[in-house]
Amino acid sequence: MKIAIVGASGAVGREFLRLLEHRDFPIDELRLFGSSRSAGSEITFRGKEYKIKLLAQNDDFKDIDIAFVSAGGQTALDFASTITKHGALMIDNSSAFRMDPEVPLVVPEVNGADALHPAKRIIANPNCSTIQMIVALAPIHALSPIERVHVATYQAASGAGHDAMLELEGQVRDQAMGKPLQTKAFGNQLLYNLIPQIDIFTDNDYTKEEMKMYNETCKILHNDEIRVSATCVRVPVLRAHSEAIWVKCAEPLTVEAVREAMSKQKGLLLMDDPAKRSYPMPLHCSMQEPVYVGRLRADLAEPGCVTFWCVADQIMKGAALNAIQIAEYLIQEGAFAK
Ligand code: 11C
Repeated sequence: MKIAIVGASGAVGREFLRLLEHRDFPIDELRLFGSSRSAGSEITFRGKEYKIKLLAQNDDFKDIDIAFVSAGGQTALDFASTITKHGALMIDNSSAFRMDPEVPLVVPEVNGADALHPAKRIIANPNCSTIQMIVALAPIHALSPIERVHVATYQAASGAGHDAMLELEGQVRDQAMGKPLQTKAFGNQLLYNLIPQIDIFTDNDYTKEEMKMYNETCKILHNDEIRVSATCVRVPVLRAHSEAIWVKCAEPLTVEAVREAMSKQKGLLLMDDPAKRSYPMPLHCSMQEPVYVGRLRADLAEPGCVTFWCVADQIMKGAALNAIQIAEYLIQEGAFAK
């Protein structure tokens, strides 16, 4: 496969390279692209040095099979036609194309088949907090159609990129040394704090991040009747997002049936033995592939509903890993057979 990575020096770009190497992804040729800030710098991949090229409106994507793109929504919009015009498949990590009816929005364990015929040669990777919730909701939706979801997220600094992770680490150091803390990435101090805003506010007083969880869930599960009420919160954790999720389905749920269905869900690992303090925590789920679920229990306030805790590495399953799994699914389905 001839692979391009756009945004190669960012948190997700670096993760693409680490995972492609680790998973032994079939690569004959690799081209790396970035902004003027990173262009010219070198990255080692499988023992070879690669120079990051400046992303430009030219024919650099000729012969590329798959372009993994993580460069923000505006860059995705500005360069989609440059990337796809010679037939490359663009797997985009931004929100730019997610709600486009002609662009599949894919979590491969759940709706992989949607990726098979991308009309515009673009496939969208969902928002990180949506991806992990969908892996946990899909087995429940298969038991009985989901009607309502309430979710509170506890999102790591990594969701805001590499510089935001550095800022949190810097806040730890500066606090210890009694220095003033930098607060560029989140507009507020994150260390020793929680920030109940991710992305900007929309007209209905929910944030864009919260509305992504609503709209993307409906699109991926092919059901516009699902109602999702989210409160998204930034927490001083480095790279795994956590979520407290409450679910109501058309038919009453039992914990036993949900546990059984979740235990068969690909990509999901139950870690649920609270008596032994065994439940997923972001510290332990960082750098791990699965979506972890624990604290599964019957809801006390509304009989027939369940509630649980869900954790996944935001840069892996929430971004780079999901995109690579989409590519692996398509390769397995023969989408690139020559
Ligand atoms: C965060 N979920 O944690 C956001 C980052 O739509 O891809 C991902 C934004 C997106 O800050």
